[in-house]
Amino acid sequence: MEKEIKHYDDSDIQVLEGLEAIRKRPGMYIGTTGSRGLHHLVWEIIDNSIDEALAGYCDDIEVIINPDNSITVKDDGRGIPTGINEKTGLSTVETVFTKLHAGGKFGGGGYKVSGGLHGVGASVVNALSSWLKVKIYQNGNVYYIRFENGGLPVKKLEIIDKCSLDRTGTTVTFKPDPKIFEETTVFDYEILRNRIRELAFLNKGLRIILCDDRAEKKKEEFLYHGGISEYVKLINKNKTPIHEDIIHISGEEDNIFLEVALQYNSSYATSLYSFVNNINTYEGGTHEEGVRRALTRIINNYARKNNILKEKDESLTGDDVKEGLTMIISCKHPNPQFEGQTKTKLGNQEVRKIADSIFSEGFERFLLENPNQARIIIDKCLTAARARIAAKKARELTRRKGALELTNQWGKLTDCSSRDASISEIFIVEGDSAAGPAKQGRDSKTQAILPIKGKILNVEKARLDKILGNEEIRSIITAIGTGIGEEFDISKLRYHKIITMTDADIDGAHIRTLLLTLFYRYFRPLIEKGHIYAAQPPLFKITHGKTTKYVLNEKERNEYIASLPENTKYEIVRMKGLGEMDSIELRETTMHIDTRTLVKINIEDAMVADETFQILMGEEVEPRRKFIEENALKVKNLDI
Ligand code: 1YM
Repeated sequence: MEKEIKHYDDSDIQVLEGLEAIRKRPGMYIGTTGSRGLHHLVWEIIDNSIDEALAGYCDDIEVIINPDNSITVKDDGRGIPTGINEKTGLSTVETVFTKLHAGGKFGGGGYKVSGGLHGVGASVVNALSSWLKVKIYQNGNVYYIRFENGGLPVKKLEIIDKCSLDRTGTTVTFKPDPKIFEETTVFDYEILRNRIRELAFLNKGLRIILCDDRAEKKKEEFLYHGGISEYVKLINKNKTPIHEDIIHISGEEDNIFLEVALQYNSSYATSLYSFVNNINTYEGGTHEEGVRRALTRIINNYARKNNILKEKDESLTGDDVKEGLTMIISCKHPNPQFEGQTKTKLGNQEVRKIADSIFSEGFERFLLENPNQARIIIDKCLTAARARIAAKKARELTRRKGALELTNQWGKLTDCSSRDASISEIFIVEGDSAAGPAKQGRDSKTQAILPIKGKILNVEKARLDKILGNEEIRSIITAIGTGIGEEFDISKLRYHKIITMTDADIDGAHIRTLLLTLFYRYFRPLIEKGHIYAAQPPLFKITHGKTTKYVLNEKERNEYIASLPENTKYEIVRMKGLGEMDSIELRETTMHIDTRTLVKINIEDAMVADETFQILMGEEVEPRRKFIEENALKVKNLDI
């Protein structure tokens, strides 16, 4: 039974101070207090369940979005320890939810591999919630504790019920505090779904159920016995694999685990994602470098040994072997060091060699045991090498032509007068009808306008030489200034904001997706560094009397109408295109720095976008048609 503990002793005061620190500076713990930070709370709680799964005690996790936008996470692990913690004099449960740095210290043994806030996650979530309750099933008892007002325990941990002896687990329900999350406290099903699905892929055999109990009820189960191989299968679903097997390689050395799944498809794009302890390493790092180095070396060795690559032929490059490659790399490391601008690059030097040796051994064996598939892969790489050499020639041509064509080129581009890239913006505008008002409505000092004709070439379906041959794309490349591929040089970027401005309809969304595909495939650092934006033209025009009001979406429309005096007569028009606005309207609603809304395109959404791109842009028509039908209303926010 619980030891009676007097209230408000030193440790209680410490608790208050700890939680208060989190509430004062939430950004330090969860990054932002916007939608991202809100969802981060869920990741922190799920992380504890995932750790329990990685420790081998939990197979089932359930995440429920409750009707009041509180979240419940349940697992069937051992349950958080319910005894008294010696150091704090509090129950371990209370300690975990109220103390910073309670993680490893109290857990004893084992290491956290799931990332996150290294064990302080639970207390951070508690501090940022209006209320949070924990139920633990252990020793045939149901233990319960509830916290309110940013993490203060209402009562000590108590037994509220009995349960069967073999039932164990932890259930946490929390309601994010609207005083902290001022922007929104509404959870987005798709955001939760994507990460939960990813976690299920990365942890094979773990079942995660996601349930939306709000108005539009939904329930999905994610369980992948094939782990990351099934992830590769999903990514290649709308592509055409060129060989039969999804190649799966795994191994362990010095307590570092590496798992790789890959398959080549007939496209030219690479989909390579790497993870360390379930965290997406967007910026790559030593695990990725080791695998890539081994991939190139083993393919070259095999091709030479089998005389497919002759003595005089130059070796295949890293770029040649990644064309049409879908690959997932998952590394589990007891002590990862994250580097890079967004701390998503693995820095541990020892991992490079380990990843290289595990991958090369497994991959070489696959090639030897599967000569037919090996041949298909090598041929694909050889074709890529030939195309690379052709593209180099084409690029040289573009460069030379570029110089000659400058006058034509810049004839189309209406440039801004400033040469300071940090304040310069370029609007890539669909169609000539919108380009006119955009040119008149712009701030000519800082805003450049580049009109493009309707739909640009789909880069998903074309190879680099063809892409470079396309006039619209060349004008975009030239205007941006950085060059692409091997020659990409961000210091030559001419505008720090590159803004797509397309109609608020399906066609507009399609064109924006084409543009984003181009950026994603060939200018990825521009997305990573936050230079790509989408303008948000208004969707509705409301007129009443002599007043005209433009609004961005249904919500704003409804709010505006509700704010009008009773019996006001008004008219609502759904805006079809940018061309419907005159230059003043376009400036006010979409372009002017003080009154517009821009959405920054985020690389973390790129994986979702990658899938979307493939559906929208890939070879097959049927999934595309279905997708557009299903998402006709949502399409506006699909790729952002
Ligand atoms: C819905 C959230 O928190 N599950 C969970 C948490 C813990 C354990 C099991 C656990 C861990 C250990 C030993 C250990 C945690 N325990 C602690 C601490 N689900 C959820 N399931 N026994 C149980 O790490 O050794 C922190 S989290 F510190 F108390 F051990």
